[in-house]
Amino acid sequence: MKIIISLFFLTVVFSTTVFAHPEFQRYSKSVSGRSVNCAMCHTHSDGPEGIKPDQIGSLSQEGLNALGLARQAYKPGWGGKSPILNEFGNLILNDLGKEKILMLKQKPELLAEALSKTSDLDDDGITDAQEYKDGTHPLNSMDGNPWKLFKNNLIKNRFHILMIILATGTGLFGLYNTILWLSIKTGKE
Ligand SMILES: [Ca+2]
Repeated sequence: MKIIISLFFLTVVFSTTVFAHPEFQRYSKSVSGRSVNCAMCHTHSDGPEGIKPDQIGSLSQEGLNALGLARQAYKPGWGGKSPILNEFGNLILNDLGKEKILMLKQKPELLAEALSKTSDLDDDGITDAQEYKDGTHPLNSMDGNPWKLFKNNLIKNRFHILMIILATGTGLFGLYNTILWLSIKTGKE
């Protein structure tokens, strides 16, 4: 029975491209001018179809079952986890539902608007929606628009930076006074 179920899933997998949505990847790539691959939303950078690790052909029975459930998540709030999607892909599926995702395939430029305005999965200060438009990875805090990352890191570390400036200023002031005292003392002698 397990073999029949597996064959059924594999037949579905290789006879359709319903699991991949290259429209979003192409849009992100074109609007950002950056090299964007399927790893933005999927567990494998080549996309879900195939037999490599983390692709559909290599899923266990448990993974295939989870994939079957994910395919039926037409409405938002499914609450599950698709084995072929990364955290960002699963967030999109859970927030929007498959029905809306399929609609947005026709207008991938509207995906960013449909996503959460505050979600920032890698906590780099750039929202997931903005990273989709910037063509940077929403799960990699080292990957982001350099100016935005610099600005956000500056704001995030402002207390430490202020302390370093104060410590440096105090040290220089102390050094200046020491040199001044020594020069006065030397002059007197
Ligand atoms: Ca981010």
